[in-house]
Amino acid sequence: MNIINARLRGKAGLFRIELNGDRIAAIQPQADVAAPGHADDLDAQQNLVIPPFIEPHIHLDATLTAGEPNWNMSGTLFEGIERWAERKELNTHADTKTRATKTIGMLVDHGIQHVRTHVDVTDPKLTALKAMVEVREEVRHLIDLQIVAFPQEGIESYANGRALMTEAVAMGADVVGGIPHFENTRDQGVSSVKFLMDLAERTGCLVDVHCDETDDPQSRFLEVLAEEARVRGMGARVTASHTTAMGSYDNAYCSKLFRLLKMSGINFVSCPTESIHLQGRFDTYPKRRGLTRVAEIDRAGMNVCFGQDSIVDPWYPLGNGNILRILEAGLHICHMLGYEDLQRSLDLITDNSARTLNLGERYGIEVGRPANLLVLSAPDDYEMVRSQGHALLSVRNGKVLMRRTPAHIERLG
Ligand code: 17E
Ligand code: FE2
Repeated sequence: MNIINARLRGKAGLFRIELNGDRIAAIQPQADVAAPGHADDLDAQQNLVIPPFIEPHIHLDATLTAGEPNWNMSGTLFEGIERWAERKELNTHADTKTRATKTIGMLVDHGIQHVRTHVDVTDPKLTALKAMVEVREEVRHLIDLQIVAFPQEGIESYANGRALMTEAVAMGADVVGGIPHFENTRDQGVSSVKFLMDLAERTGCLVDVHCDETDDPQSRFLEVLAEEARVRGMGARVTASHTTAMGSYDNAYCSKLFRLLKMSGINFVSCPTESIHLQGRFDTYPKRRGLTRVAEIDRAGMNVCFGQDSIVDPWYPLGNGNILRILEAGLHICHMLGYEDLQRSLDLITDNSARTLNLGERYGIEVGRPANLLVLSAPDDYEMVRSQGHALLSVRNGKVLMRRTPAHIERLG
């Protein structure tokens, strides 16, 4: 199968992408193609062809549970954790698999083929983790799924927290998580980061920590995580998610912090719709935006990407799987609608996320890489965001996985 008349990001002209089985076999300028077209050629109609969208941060075990049994009335992260603790009591193996699989369908429908999900392991039975390990296999034809062992109620502050984390990794979690800002004391926050970095180093897992997800400017676990990553030389394998307290740090501290962050080489995930909803909740006016410094991290040459975090759960009542909606919101909230940012905005939901997930050569429109790609509805990043475009076609392992027919509008006047 070939994709014809494709535009590629960062390259002038049109291209023909030849797929052979599950690999990209050749990429040629369309003008150089002498052979006649095939009946099964897919015509990109001069629109962008890109590698699949990525969801680098979601909680598939909690998805589709908002209001069960109670709604989060305050809109705070902390009430979300309380409401989830109630829902967690009702979790079953089957219900977790059903909800996660349904949500994965929503992601697939929006062109996502790589997902990192945090799974709550503060549960003596590890019900959700057992379910998600099965889901990871069952959806392999749709997405590549990374599972984070995520200690929602703490490692040091939860009974047997350390043992549960260790068991979760033994059961097949790919990534070690953490939540230092939620531990009972600052010291426990620090020791939890050391513990989880030891566990990851020992087992070869990646690391993705919910870090400083609060407006409290005293929450400074990011410096601990970055220093642990730097000393161990693990930066490229480590991600700091949320880091919303950075939106409340003063510039003097932040300028010192950025030096360490750069030396550490860690990755960042921001979930802009989630954070604009959950943070700023203890302010009246002026009211903080409650996001990390996305534009500044990017301009400092560090790696940052956007995620959805929630779809209809105790923390966030909306969501439909569309990562382009998150990109649009994030660009607004982070003051990233400048010309330069718009030219390369898709980086925030593609290449930057691939780096965060350590996808390496499993990702990208290049000869020899997997035949996984999207045909978009627009010719460039700017127009994709402006027109609120969509992925029209998702190809995985050389086969069409999803096809979207754009809405047809008739103007009658
Ligand atoms: N748990 C958490 O600690 N933070 C979040 N944003 C979500 C779950 C969704
Ligand atoms: Fe999260």
